[in-house]
Amino acid sequence: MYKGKTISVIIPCLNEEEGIGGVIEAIPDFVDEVLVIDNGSEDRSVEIASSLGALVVDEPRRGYGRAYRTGFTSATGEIIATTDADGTYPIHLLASLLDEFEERNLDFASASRFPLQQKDAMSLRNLIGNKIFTICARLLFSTTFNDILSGMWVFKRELLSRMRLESDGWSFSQDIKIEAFSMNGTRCGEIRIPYEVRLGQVKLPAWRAGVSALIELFLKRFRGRRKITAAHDESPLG
Ligand SMILES: Nc1nc2c(ncn2[C@@H]2O[C@H](COP(=O)(O)OP(=O)(O)OP(=O)(O)O)[C@@H](O)[C@H]2O)c(=O)[nH]1
Ligand SMILES: [Mg+2]
Repeated sequence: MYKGKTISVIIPCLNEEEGIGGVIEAIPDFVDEVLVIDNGSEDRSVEIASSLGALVVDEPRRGYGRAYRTGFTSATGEIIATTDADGTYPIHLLASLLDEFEERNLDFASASRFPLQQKDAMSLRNLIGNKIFTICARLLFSTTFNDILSGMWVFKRELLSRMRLESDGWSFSQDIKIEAFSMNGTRCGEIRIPYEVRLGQVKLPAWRAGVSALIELFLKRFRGRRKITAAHDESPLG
């Protein structure tokens, strides 16, 4: 519990034995539950996560978005925080993120990696891809996020009942931000974070995932989701 609110941390995980242990160990003690959503990892990820006290949820249906959707139905905290299992996001700074989240009276915060503090933490290809997605989201949905593909979010669990989260794949990351931003009366913001070099090998099929997520972004727009009204602001952390 942090400042009277229960906190769940959700981690999607697929073959991250090099990173998952350190990520769980870095989670502050005030966190009430740690859920690792696994899609049939073939390495020691599950064993490591369980041994460190995380609740491992086995989701046989594959996909980054699928893992989150399952995780969200299992989470009980009033506030949900997310992070990757590869050691890239600063989950050890969760208290600062929650402080800023509360001070700015936000309902949904996305952690922005830009400008990158550690230049080699993101490949040039991913950096360019991210900029393309961020610009397209601005043009299509009028969002003001600087990092539309960030995988670290802090938000009130009560928002989930009003979000239309249908993606099972990589477009989930952009979808959740667009949904939060498009909800009437929801305060969205970005909190600047440092981003580290990933532990373990890159597994993301970047071109395939990128093209299909970009198509999804356009389809989402033309299926009719529009910006309603939401406040958005940004301030740096760390
Ligand atoms: N459960 C589950 N987790 C996944 C799946 N795909 C990716 N993940 C996890 O989602 C998180 C983000 O995936 P990454 O492969 O790191 O994606 P990325 O950060 O864009 O790419 P990198 O630059 O390689 O780090 C990691 O914790 C992965 O283990 C999946 O299909 N199922
Ligand atoms: Mg990663």
